[in-house]
Amino acid sequence: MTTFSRRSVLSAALVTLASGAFGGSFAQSARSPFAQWVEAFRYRARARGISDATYDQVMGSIKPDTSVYALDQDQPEFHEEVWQYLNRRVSDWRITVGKDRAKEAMPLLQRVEHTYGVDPYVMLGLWGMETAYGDLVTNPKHMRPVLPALAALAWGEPRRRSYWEQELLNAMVIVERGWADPKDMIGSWAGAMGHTQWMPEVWLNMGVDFDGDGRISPYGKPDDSLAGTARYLAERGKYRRGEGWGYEVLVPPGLSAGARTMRSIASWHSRGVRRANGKPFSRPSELARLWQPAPGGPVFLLTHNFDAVKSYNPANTYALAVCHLGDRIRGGGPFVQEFPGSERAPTLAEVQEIQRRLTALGFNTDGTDGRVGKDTMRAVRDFQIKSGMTPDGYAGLKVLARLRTTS
Ligand SMILES: [Ca+2]
Repeated sequence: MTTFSRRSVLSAALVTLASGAFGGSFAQSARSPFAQWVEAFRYRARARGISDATYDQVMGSIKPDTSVYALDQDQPEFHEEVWQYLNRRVSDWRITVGKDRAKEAMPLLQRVEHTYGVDPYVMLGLWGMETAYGDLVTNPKHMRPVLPALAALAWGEPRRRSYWEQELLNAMVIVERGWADPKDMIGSWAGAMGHTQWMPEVWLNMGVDFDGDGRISPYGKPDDSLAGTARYLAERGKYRRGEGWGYEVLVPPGLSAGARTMRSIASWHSRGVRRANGKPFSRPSELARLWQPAPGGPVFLLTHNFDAVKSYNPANTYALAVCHLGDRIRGGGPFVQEFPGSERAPTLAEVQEIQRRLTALGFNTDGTDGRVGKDTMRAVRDFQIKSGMTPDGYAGLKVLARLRTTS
């Protein structure tokens, strides 16, 4: 796990599945029936210190969840522009609900910050991105029993087999320690669990019993999850207490810099870089790099803590969404510069109107709660195809305008 960040492994596994490499492994698994593999794997579990009683409890009557092989939920079913990705993640719903959660959870988040140094609003952004503030933790539409999924992956997914085996063993150690019952371990198809989507390895090694109930759990109260994830950012991402993640900036014409060019904020300032909101930079000696997510769009100076957030999921856009969502919950505004061709994010009421109108036209959005998931995106895409628009599945203002003139 030291060489992989938490999600890079998952995306690599997805690529394996998506590229059809699984065809070969199925034949390979077929030569070793699941029951036989379960018996052989017992020795690996023993070597890891897992008792036969725990092994039997977990693996005794387990049925491998082979549907994970075909699962495509994280594959790019829809190509999203950066502005669409950000509008969908840093949505009106997530900002509004995030402000409510901020009120409830602030005493907890301040204790987490006191212990691990991570800004409460960064934690809110991350919590909102991972599970909509805990809303999806046990939602059967998004989450499934983790052990049958990991067993299937350890048994039958060849390219990352040792990774999945390790995570299955880690999950058994969690059971052995009495932190969770196998049936309560619900998560993503790849085994990420709880409020901030811990893989078993993260639960085991970064988890914290922050509510002091005697066991570490990413379920129920968010205390353990938020503290453990803050610990992850601090220990693995080297998050620095009291520092920000970066700034949206305006860059003078002609200034260009490679993505890896690190300079002090003072040095960028002397080259004419200014904060987009006109305020002065804090901490002039801090090192930063320049990043423009899309040509012609906003430019950012990213400091160390941006990469600390990115250690949790190695995508610049993910880290930007986490940090920006946190800033929006804190009361900040949208970015000053616009992405070329972008629309402003729809309001909660506008998303609900899109969903209501689609539903009335027979495109199933599975509810009109103002939150955009795969069902709404598919409904939008189907509507776009039917009305001759570019079928990007993006529930935005253009689609709403078209819907309003369609009956
Ligand atoms: Ca606990």
